[in-house]
Amino acid sequence: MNMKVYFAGSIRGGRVDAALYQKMINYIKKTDIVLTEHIGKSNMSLKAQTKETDVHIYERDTEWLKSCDLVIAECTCPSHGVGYELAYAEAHNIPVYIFYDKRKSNLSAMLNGNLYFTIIPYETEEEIYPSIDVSSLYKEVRPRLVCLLCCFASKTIIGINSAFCQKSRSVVSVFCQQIRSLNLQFCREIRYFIPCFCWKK
Ligand code: 6IA
Repeated sequence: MNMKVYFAGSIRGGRVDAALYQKMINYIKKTDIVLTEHIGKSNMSLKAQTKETDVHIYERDTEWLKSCDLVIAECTCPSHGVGYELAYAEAHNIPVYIFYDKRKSNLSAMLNGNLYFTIIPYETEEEIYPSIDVSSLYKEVRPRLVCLLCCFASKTIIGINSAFCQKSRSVVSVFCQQIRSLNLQFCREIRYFIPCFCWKK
């Protein structure tokens, strides 16, 4: 398929899972391009770097992030850098798939609770590979776009509705309130229903 994959994994957060990162990267590379191959290297130096080196890393990595088709992150080992990258990908509407070993760690609520992310908990390493197939991951992008569009539409409906209610408050305030609460209810349902539907597909 030759998708550009940004693989994210802990570096200064800890290298206990470096060997697993390398195996995941090798697997993805069979069919696609991994922009961040170095994440799996066992000989990566963790010594403190200069400010300039870190600025270079930040600028290069954020450029790669902006240019990738999707992000795959292994988040068993918590890392500030990976958390930042995931939020950055979300801000740029890049699909994000998060793997973590549920026997070893508890994923942060800021990731687990964010419906934008696709979370893939696993218990054994063998479970990872069937779900890491990039072409099948990418098939989920279309329903996710529909979901984002629906969220946007719900917000717009709420905005128009509030503006309308404000204008005509004195005349039909009770009616407006009813409409508003029905509308909010509908928007809430649709915001939660659609991502759940996409996940189950
Ligand atoms: O906070 P962390 O270091 O655990 O953040 C890891 C994430 O930030 C990874 O997914 C990388 O994409 C990115 N990152 C952090 N450090 C580097 C790096 N060299 N080179 C490339 N990407 C990085 C740092 C080497 C340093 C420890 C000497």
